[in-house]
Amino acid sequence: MDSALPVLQPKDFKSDLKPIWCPGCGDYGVLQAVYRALSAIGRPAHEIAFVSGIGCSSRIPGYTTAYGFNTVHGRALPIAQGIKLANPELLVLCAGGDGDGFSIGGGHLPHAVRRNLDLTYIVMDNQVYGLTKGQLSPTAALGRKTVTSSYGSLERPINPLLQVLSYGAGFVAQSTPADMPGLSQILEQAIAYPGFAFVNVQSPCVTYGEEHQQMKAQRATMKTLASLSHDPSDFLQALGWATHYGEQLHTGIFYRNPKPPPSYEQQLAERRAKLAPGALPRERILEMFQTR
Ligand SMILES: Cc1ncc(C[n+]2csc(CCOP(=O)(O)OP(=O)(O)O)c2C)c(N)n1
Ligand code: SF4
Repeated sequence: MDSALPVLQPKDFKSDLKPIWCPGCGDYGVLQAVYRALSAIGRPAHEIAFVSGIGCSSRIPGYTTAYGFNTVHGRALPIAQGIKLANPELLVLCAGGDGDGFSIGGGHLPHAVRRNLDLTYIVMDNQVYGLTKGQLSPTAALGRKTVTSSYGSLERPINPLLQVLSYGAGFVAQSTPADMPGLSQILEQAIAYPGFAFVNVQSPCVTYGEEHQQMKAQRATMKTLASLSHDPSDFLQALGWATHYGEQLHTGIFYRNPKPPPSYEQQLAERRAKLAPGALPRERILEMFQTR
């Protein structure tokens, strides 16, 4: 970073709005990690757009000083992509819950990944619909009892890590607020990655989550991928570790493409520059579609 620039502190990204999450909710930790990562990145708040869907976790943009857009359930990614396309200079963060991102918004995910705009997507995966009082989410385990599955879920959970890897994301990581230094560093690296970056955060719901999903249990069982000698540039190895989702909490970077391809917005800018000299004026294009 340029030493002439003022150094930003985590507190510079904290808004005046007081979070209303339940005491002990994992999302508090995610918010702190976002503050830390943004201060390390060093972009001022007015150069950042933070987009979310609807859910407890989707409240997060309002607690930061960045420009925030708490959008519609499941539609955070399309809106984040639109913002990035309209103003590629902005640092764009997108966040929400596992319900928001993998259930109602699940159809947008493959397309956002393959389109590859330079943005960071943070999912606070708590295996439940928190805001609407504890219904079954798509990452909930088989047999999980909730208000909508009193005798236990009969549906196998989806595996978001495997999904996003197979769609071709250049950066895929997982962390938890039970490891604050690790989570902050992962978010920082995801933001710094030049392309679509996905971070699945196992963020416990203290109100509707189960005992084994809480931070104390996570701390006792989690394993860093680094301690397992995982090479984040090895895609096949990343797929292998990702298959353990739901059985073993692995934290760290599963995959980081060592040769990031150009982002969508970069390619668009190049195409525009190439076509500009011979481009048709907009009025002429409209005329071509008018009936004679
Ligand atoms: C179109 C639409 N359908 C349903 C809802 C109701 N709704 C709001 S949040 C939510 C799920 C929240 O769960 P998740 O996205 O996992 O976030 P969490 O609250 O757990 O952080 C639902 C079903 C809605 N607001 N809009
Ligand atoms: S209901 Fe769960 S996810 Fe929502 S604020 Fe409370 S602890 Fe957090």
